[in-house]
Amino acid sequence: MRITSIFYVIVLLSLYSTIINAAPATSAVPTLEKRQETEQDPDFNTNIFKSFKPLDITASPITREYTLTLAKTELAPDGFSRQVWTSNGQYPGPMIRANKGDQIVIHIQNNLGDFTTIHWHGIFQRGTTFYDGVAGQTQCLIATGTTFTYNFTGGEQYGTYWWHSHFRSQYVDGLRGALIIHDPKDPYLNDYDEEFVMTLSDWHHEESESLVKKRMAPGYDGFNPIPDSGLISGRGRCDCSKAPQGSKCVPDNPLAVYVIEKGKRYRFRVINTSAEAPFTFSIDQHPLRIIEVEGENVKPITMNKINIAVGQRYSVIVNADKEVNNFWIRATIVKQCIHVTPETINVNSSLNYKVTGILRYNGAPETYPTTQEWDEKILNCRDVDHNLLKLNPPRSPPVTPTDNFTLKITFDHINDVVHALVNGSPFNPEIYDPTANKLMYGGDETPSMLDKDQNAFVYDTQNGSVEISLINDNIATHPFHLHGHNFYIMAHGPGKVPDPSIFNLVDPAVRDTITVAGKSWAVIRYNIDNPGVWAFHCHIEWHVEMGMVGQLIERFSELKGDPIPPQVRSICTLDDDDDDDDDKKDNNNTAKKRSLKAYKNYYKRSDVPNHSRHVKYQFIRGSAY
Ligand SMILES: *[C@@H]1O[C@H](CO)[C@@H](O)[C@H](O)[C@H]1NC(C)=O
Ligand SMILES: *[C@@H]1O[C@H](CO)[C@@H](O)[C@H](O)[C@H]1NC(C)=O
Ligand SMILES: *[C@@H]1O[C@H](CO)[C@@H](O)[C@H](O)[C@H]1NC(C)=O
Ligand SMILES: *[C@@H]1O[C@H](CO)[C@@H](O)[C@H](O)[C@H]1NC(C)=O
Ligand SMILES: *[C@@H]1O[C@H](CO)[C@@H](O)[C@H](O)[C@H]1NC(C)=O
Ligand SMILES: *[C@@H]1O[C@H](CO)[C@@H](O)[C@H](O)[C@H]1NC(C)=O
Ligand SMILES: *[C@@H]1O[C@H](CO)[C@@H](O)[C@H](O)[C@H]1NC(C)=O
Ligand SMILES: [Cu+2]
Repeated sequence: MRITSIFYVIVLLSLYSTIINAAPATSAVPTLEKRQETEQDPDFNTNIFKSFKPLDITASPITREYTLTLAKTELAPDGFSRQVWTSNGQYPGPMIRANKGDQIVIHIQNNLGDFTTIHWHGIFQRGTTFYDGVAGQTQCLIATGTTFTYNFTGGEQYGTYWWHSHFRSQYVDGLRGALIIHDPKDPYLNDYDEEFVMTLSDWHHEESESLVKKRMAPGYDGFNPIPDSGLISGRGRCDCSKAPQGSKCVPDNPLAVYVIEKGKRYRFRVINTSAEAPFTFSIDQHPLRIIEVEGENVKPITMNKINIAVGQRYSVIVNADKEVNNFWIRATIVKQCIHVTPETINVNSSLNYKVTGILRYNGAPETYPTTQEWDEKILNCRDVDHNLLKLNPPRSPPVTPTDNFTLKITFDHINDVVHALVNGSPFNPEIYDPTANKLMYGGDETPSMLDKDQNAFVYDTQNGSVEISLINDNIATHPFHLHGHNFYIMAHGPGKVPDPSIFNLVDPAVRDTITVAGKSWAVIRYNIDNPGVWAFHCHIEWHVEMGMVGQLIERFSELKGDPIPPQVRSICTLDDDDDDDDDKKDNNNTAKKRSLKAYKNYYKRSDVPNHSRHVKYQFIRGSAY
């Protein structure tokens, strides 16, 4: 299964025969440890409902190698059958796990019949910005029928992450899964016996591609598409009586069931992988002890209910100290946080906002719980109070930023299509010529040559720090996610003008995704310690498609000397001419070539005549990414 294509072998050979980076001086050369994707391998957990323990500790970091085979498969996560974009036949995709410091090698075998790229959400990609997986920013597209290898380390990072497609809206259709980095020195290791991963997501019966088209149709005046159901770890339930005629829908679909042993303590890593919906998460009668927020340990704080926005992750410890019974797990989609008008796509969705799963003590009957929800109200559409999330050990934010930017977020009509604007322009990804290729070794452009619609924010200060002010000048809530860093949340508040007098200069929360409420601002800071091209965007997929994306170009003078591995470059087509007849003559008939053809036909192409090195594509819609 693993080495099937000749292309892949060539890629590996060329990679091995090339000096990639000045690799960190490793005392012990990592051994290449292959993980078999079978149930027999205790470390490869393909069953999200199976508890696991931390990976064995190795004397020195090792290489963990995974293969994700992407293909469309008919599945019915909520009872309704549709083509789901699966990984190794599953949705959610398999869990990828490593220990702190390990090299993580992931072969993507793309059998989707479409292009793709995969992003490792929350991983800083120090020295490997070209493996960040962002179409149009850090790499070209992985053609169908080909394999592409990601190869990175989390370095000092540990905690709960996820991976997902970063090309168009593909992740909404299923290309998403968990990525866990265990810390052998986890200070909370003795506080839990076993672990679980749980993903929360909204789910649509219609393919996202078609939803995006409607969302960006000229004259469309509604809000984001309403989901058809909510899923806990890929399982939910829809109302089949409302399914369209002729569709395949089986009622009473099985819910997510987590089986626990009385007396044990479990670390649940909860990941919100929604396209839009925020959840309020709770387990009846079981308090949640938060110990980790997005790859940072925090001083434990116990809450009964927590809000989790798209892209956000929490590790909570749940103590199995109640009677042997069934308890509801609740991931309620908060109605108030989703804007709806009569025109909104799928306005008549039969969505059950009360998404549920079951926490079942081993030995309890296989029945539905009859437990009651925690009787308490929490503020909707807000993150867990940042003032309650204290780093452990504490760290102070940068005091005097050397660089600062303001990103103002608005919506506006362009040719009668609603776009999302960052300082006046919707992001327009240059899929064939990603920013990293332009700026890194071999590229011939400087950041100042990037077009306005690249939404580039450039800083080159060694040992400096950045302050970013996000001004959300519209009524919607936006969970903003930063690649390449996590950040200190200095403060947030209503209005358009940040108030430095309330900045937390002592012990602010640190995370990589922040919810910015409607008509309000937030200010974040981070250290300039990771040269690269880093996306900064709203994680509501519909808003991404509409252009709510920026790129942070960090320490570009150092990027210039950094080579991009040949494998990463090799997937960028050098086809600069516009002559399709020529292309026909030259048809090598490889899968790659074929799918490039499909790609060309798919998008409306218009060249920019005076751009020396590459072809620019005008997308039908705000598209791609
Ligand atoms: C991954 O990267 C490491 C460090 O650059 C390198 O030593 C190794 O050969 C690479 N492995 C693969 C499979 O590309
Ligand atoms: C997931 O994120 C969405 C979007 O921000 C949010 O509406 C939802 O409440 C989040 N889910 C949970 C469980 O917090
Ligand atoms: C939604 O339902 C309402 C009330 O039943 C109906 O008037 C409306 O036409 C429906 N909208 C769509 C888009 O089907
Ligand atoms: C932001 O940077 C500009 C220079 O680019 C500087 O004049 C200004 O004082 C800075 N503002 C803050 C709040 O640091
Ligand atoms: C940045 O910090 C490093 C390590 O402390 C130091 O070697 C280097 O000279 C500093 N560079 C600048 C421009 O201050
Ligand atoms: C196929 O592609 C290879 C490498 O790009 C090239 O050398 C060869 O001439 C091509 N063959 C045909 C028949 O076009
Ligand atoms: C490229 O074209 C634009 C508009 O067509 C023009 O303004 C610009 O001067 C041209 N640049 C070069 C280098 O020819
Ligand atoms: Cu948004």
